[in-house]
Amino acid sequence: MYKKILVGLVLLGILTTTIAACGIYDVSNVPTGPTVHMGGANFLQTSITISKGQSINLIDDVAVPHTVKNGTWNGGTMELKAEAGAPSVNVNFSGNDSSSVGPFNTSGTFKLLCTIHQGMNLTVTVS
Ligand SMILES: [Cu+2]
Repeated sequence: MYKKILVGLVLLGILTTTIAACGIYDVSNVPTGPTVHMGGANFLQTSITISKGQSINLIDDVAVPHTVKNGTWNGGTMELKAEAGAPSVNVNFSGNDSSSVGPFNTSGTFKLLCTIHQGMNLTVTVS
């Protein structure tokens, strides 16, 4: 009789431990991190602040291609250049897709643009 209760308690302990371990595992698997969405001809936000070592997940929400590179649109003039410490960025989106840029391992301000759409700029601040 007592043996059965003891076995039951041990099994309950194992079950609790297993469920707790799975809970921790699931949390660590949830994708986290900075995200910037893109519309038809723009970044939906023009700037983002991230921590050193992070990458940015760029998400193309529409069926429009984008080509994202280091640089900035200065009015109608496309200026392609990578700041010191900037990760090299050259990513093609075909529409309704996403891609990660980075990691940004140096503190500072970094400019990204889309070569297809005039004025489509994103400023990345790494703190
Ligand atoms: Cu674009």
